[in-house]
Amino acid sequence: MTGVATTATVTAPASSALATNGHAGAMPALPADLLLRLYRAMFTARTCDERMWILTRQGRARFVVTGRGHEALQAGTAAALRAGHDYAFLYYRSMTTALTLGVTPFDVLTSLLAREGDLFSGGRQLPNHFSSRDLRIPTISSVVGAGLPQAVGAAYAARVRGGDWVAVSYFGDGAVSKGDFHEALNFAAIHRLPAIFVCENNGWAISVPAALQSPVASVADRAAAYGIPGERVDGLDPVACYRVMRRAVARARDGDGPTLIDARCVRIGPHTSDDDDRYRDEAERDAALAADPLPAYRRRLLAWQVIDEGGLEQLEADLRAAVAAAEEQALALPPATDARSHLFADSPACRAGADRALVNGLTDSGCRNP
Ligand SMILES: Cc1ncc(C[n+]2csc(CCOP(=O)(O)OP(=O)(O)O)c2C)c(N)n1
Repeated sequence: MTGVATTATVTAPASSALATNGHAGAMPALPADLLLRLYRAMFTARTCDERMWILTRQGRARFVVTGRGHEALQAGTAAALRAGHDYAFLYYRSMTTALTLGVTPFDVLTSLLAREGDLFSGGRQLPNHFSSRDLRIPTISSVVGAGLPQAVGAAYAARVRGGDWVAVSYFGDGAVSKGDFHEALNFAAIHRLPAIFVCENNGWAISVPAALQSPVASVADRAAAYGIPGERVDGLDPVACYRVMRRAVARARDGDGPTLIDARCVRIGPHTSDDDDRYRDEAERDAALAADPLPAYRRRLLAWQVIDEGGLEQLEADLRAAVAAAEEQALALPPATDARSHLFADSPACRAGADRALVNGLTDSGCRNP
């Protein structure tokens, strides 16, 4: 591609140091294609997010969970995993993580629109409930914190079966006050399992601020209670997140047990398209927008001379075109007609469900022999 540095490892003059949104500008000694890979995932996720909002406002989709502000930490941490080998227990905000691991914009949009062939659930789940057997992304539960003990189970399976995979769970700061958090970290720490816990700490659980979730200011500090390392990282810096995750993955694979990562990020926008976030004052919402990791990382790539402006514009145009093509393809598909099948057994309860479905104006309860 034009304008992209071709050297295996990028080095930049010290004068290229750039402070963006509080980030130091030190040049990372990482391959150019990795630095660009992070940007590609972040930009593609943002583009999908924008399209999802538009489709929702057009009445073609029902609901959006936005990941804006979480892209950097997700791209950085996911890039440190072996996709399809390590187990990733995602949550509804995990768009960039999913895309980094190999989920495609087509998969995301087909699921949003509940079209035939929806990879994640055949139209049964809410949007952004990512799932892929091949990519070792188990299906997501909407229940906050549910993925943590499940990930510990996958980490325990590595021990029992002699596998060398790690199992990562991603969750918000709200999940930290659930019992699942304690049970998962406790068990993983006792057995020194290859588990990694990534808290996407945006400071809010819908309308509940972090201070009302926990009396402890830092999620990372909680690791001490389990005798495991707790890493606090700037979740707006994809490179810092990549490095922290690499360390955690190395520890896990080497048999040194779990790590808890507290990645501070921002939630730009409301919790979902159904939320009105006027419980936050305007100054805070403006601050979240000003901390947007996407333009900040774009500026750093340019300053580091990983790519020039023309190359970046071309890359962005290509990524936008790929999302537009995926959207067109998804819209052309028929609805997932069997979305309600396999949800009910053939039983009296099923038949009652069918009756209720008909009363509610639904044509197919999913019961095959009512
Ligand atoms: C056990 C449980 N309680 C409540 C809810 C409703 N709920 C859905 S998302 C959410 C907020 C979670 O916040 P956090 O874990 O901080 O993640 P964020 O959405 O901020 O990324 C809540 C309370 C739920 N899904 N599950």
